[in-house]
Amino acid sequence: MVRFFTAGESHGQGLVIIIEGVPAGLSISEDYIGVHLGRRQKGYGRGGRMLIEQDRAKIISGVRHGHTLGSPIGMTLENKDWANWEEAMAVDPLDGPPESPRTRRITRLRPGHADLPGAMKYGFEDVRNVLERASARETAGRVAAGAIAIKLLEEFGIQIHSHVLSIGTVHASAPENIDWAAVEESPVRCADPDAALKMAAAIDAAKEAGDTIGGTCEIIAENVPIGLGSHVSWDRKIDAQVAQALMSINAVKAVSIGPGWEIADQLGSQVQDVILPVTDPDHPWQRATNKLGGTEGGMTNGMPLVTQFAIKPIATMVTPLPSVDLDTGEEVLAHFERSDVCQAPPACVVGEAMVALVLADAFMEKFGGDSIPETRRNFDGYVKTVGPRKIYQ
Ligand code: EPS
Repeated sequence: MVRFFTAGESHGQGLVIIIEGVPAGLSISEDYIGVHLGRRQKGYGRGGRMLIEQDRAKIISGVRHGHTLGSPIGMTLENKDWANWEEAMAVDPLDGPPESPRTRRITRLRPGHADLPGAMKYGFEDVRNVLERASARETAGRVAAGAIAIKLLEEFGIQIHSHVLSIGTVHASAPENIDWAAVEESPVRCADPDAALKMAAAIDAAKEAGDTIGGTCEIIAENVPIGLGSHVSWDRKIDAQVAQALMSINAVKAVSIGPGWEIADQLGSQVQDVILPVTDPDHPWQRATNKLGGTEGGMTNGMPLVTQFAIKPIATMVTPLPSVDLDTGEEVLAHFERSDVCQAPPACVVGEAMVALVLADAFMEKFGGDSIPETRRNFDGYVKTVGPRKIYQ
């Protein structure tokens, strides 16, 4: 089982990440994880915070001489901004009256953020106690863990990519074969250069208006073996696990496997992916299409796993909405603090991490093994059995 935890507040000292269940012998480095962290920090529409942070995860356990040990991998990720928040986010009680304005209680609730339900649930009088952990800063920890999952999957030929499909009402027309190197260079992670320009303009317009803007993202995992997940129980279905993982990303409001919503408009004859006769024994079970996004019955079917999600416009706005004060219940303007205008491009990278963590878990459940060579033997043995039954046993 591959599982992970993160801890850390947005303006605390940093994030702590533990990932467990990675077999021994996987080559991994801080530089490799740093590449993925750097990808998450990019994206047109980010606020000033990303100019402060230079995310770098420090591995403190579970890796020796460049290879995993099979033990839990512990990492820390420093918040450079902590230097500006030492009093406001101090672990110890304050000695005297606060000096930093950042220490002031926040009571003006932001609709759409975790502020109100969090304050009620935990009995807080200061909304900062909620917003610090509800912040998307936490997703840096997920990307650090996800980078290790991506490395494990890469070891077995699985590749994960992501791109932005839309920002606001600007929709990309993605080409059949996406140039992933170009997506990495695109400021909005978009495969359609014309749409990318319009997306950047839409972000500028939202920023100008003191508003925020959402979007949709697509994650594609290629070379996924047939049979990850299971049809036998609800919580083992891979599509359900992917949906939970993506829905857990801050501000995500919808998830689909393939273009899920469109399928409901069509007839059965139009949406199934026809199975083609086996002509190449090394690549059996090809499909004419991949409309179902690579899962059937809660299992991967050997086609690319394609999943999309929608991220809502961020709740923190320069031009705040009318809201209510936590203390008095009277009408006030919602709290504003420095924030991003659009989170769709970095959310793609977080989505890759979450899909990778789910796939890595399902991969290890299926193939097991305490070391990479053992996992590889199991994997290779299974692959040999995947084909027409009268040819492969
Ligand atoms: C966030 C607000 C901003 C973002 C932050 C998420 O942080 P700050 O309040 O420090 O400006 O930059 O995202 C990150 C720090 C990050 O690493 O992605 C929020 O309120 O969710």
